[in-house]
Amino acid sequence: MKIWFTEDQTDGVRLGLKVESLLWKETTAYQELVVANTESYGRLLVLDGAVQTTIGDEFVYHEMITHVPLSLHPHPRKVAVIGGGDGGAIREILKHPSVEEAHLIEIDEKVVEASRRFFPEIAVGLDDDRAFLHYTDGIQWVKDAHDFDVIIVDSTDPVGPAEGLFVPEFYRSIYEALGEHGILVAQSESPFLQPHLIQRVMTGIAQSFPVTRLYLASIPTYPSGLWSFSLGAKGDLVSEVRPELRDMPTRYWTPQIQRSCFDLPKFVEELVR
Ligand code: AG3
Repeated sequence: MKIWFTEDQTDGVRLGLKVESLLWKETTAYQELVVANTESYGRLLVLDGAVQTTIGDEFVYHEMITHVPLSLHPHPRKVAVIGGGDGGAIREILKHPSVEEAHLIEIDEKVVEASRRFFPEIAVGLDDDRAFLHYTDGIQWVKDAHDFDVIIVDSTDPVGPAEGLFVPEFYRSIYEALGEHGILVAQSESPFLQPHLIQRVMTGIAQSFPVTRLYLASIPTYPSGLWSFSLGAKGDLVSEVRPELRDMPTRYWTPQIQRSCFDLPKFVEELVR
């Protein structure tokens, strides 16, 4: 018998992954959480029907949402991830020798629990001495935060619990929570399927941040496979990857990708112009 997981990515697009076994399913206080083992991408984490991460391609997303902004900052010491309860972004942030504190602000403790149990290779950084976990609403948390060097919004899609993470007021609070060379990065969905969302996020960030950039990465299990990240910075960005970062153990990010990910295809360039 064949069992398939299907995500309705939009009304007209679906992704199907053949499932070998269902490992976990629960309804948390915030969302429906499913863990399954798939034939082609290994273990899969799903929240409210949307793929969050798979063992097969998680490295792309987690490396690109972290190493790109951390390389653009002259000396990132204090970093925060809003959302990202699987811990993948924290794992990558801790590869940076300058980082002293990596804070995770996750509203749903059950995501962290499931990740520790079913995705130990992704959650591995959460027990590090430099990792600090806060189970609370990121929108409230950021209002009392100060002096962060990089803040990463590793959210679910802009529906349900994550809706408030895609609005200009939230980017303004992040601006206030950042120090002098502060950088914000937010995952901002697909240029093929959510072009207007990307425009909304970039315009929202530009209301607070003088410098904005969009960059792309290829993530096969996310809608359309081409994913965007929106960046806001308070000032000049570091142009050369610092020598101590050049040999970080990564599988997607390289110093060359650091540069080339900002080269946008024409239709995406036009979208954010
Ligand atoms: N957060 C972004 C997931 C968005 C995917 N959307 C979808 N499948 N419709 C991922 C969390 C990984 N740390």
